[in-house]
Amino acid sequence: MSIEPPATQHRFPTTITAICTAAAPAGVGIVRLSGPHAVHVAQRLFRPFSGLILGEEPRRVLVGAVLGRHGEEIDQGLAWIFRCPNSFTGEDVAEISAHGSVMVLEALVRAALDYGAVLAEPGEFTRRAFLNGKMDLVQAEAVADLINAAGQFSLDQAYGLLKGQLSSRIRSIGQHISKVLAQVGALLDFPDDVVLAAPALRPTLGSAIEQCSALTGTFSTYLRRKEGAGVAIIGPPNVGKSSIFNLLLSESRAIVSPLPGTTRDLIEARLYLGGQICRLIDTAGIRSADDPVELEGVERALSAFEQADLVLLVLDISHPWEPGFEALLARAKPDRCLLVLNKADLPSHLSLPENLLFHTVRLSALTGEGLAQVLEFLRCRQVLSQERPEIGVTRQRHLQSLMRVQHHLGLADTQLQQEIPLAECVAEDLRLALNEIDLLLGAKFSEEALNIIFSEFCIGK
Ligand SMILES: Nc1nc2c(ncn2[C@@H]2O[C@H](COP(=O)(O)OP(=O)(O)O)[C@@H](O)[C@H]2O)c(=O)[nH]1
Ligand SMILES: [Mg+2]
Repeated sequence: MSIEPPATQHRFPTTITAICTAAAPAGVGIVRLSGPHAVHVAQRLFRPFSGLILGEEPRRVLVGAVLGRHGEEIDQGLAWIFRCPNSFTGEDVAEISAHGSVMVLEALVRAALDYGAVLAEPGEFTRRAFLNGKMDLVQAEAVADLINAAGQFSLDQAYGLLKGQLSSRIRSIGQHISKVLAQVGALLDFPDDVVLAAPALRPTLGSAIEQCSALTGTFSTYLRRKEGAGVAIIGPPNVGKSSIFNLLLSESRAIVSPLPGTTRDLIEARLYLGGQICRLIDTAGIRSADDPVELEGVERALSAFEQADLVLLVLDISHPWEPGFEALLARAKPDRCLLVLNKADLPSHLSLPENLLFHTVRLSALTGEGLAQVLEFLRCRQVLSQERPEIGVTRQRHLQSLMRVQHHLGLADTQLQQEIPLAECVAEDLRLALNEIDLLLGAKFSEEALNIIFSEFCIGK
């Protein structure tokens, strides 16, 4: 067996290893090695059936025996290697794919440790990829976001970030700032010229500020969409709101009772609709109440009504129309509201006013009749509201950083508007803004900052 000479351009002396698939029985499982001795260690963990030597030909998949710590065969599988710098981490990488048996995979890792590898820290493969210049910090974070994505929208955002779409927008802001800084720098020794140049500098600076605020503005939308659209179930007491809540969730989450005024707090649950999530919110029945606790419940219901992305406005079809309903319907926005006429299993006594602009569905929370139409409405509206997701800010770190950039740019712009702008002050603020962008993308970083970022990764990524 050939012993690989360690590659010279490696930045890290250690070779790390970890199981990089989930630690649970599965069809296949993969152990990854990265570092100067990755290939050498992998050669001792895997014997190709063909007699070829693992690593002689990079990226070639070999079939063979998976070996334990004493060289004994413990499974059969596949192995391949990537040579530095053309790998995920930028180092020599070896991957051994065995059956997804926790026993086999753990035995492989134990053997790798015997041969001198060390156990990878959470996120250490990605951290090395970042430190070896394979991706910037925003892209490295996107790896964790993609793995943890719990809905189509989060997934689209994470993948956009991973492809560098946010990074390039941040870089474009940086380029605008650098351009202004270069011009201001040239004027540092000529204060009179700054007065003349200021009007010409402001549009480029303004464009950077605009790009920044366009990005920070995407964060609240992201938060809302990540959690899913808020769908509030609103209506008078006893019309079956909690029953509909339970029906949609297929579980008995909220208390259902013939006594009006049972639900008081907002009850929230995640509802999965195909690839999308929404936050379903059950609310207290809206009526004028004397009991202070119920009154508070009504206040909360009204505020949920106000904030919801979509509303299921429920009335009881077996009860006649009441004058108070008009005020309730007047609060709803017809394009974001479905009027649900519940208890359709009972005789109808409800006659709706003419010219109602709402989509209407007859539902029985008791029998499930009409449920498909309610789900269809939620799905369609969700899809509409999630069309063409714009790549934007999805992390607090990015938001805070861009807000600081915006702050410094704002100060520079204010200075440029002075009668006699001080070029030093403008230059200093622009430098601070650029520094912030470097920290954001990871062109500059501290170990502590990296520790925080990578601690949220799983082991093996
Ligand atoms: N017949 C019939 N009764 C229902 C239906 N939905 C709810 N109810 C009953 O109406 C009462 C009030 O239901 P609940 O879900 O607590 O209403 P909420 O106050 O609007 O949350 C309970 O006795 C339910 O069993 C339905 O579709 N058909
Ligand atoms: Mg209720």
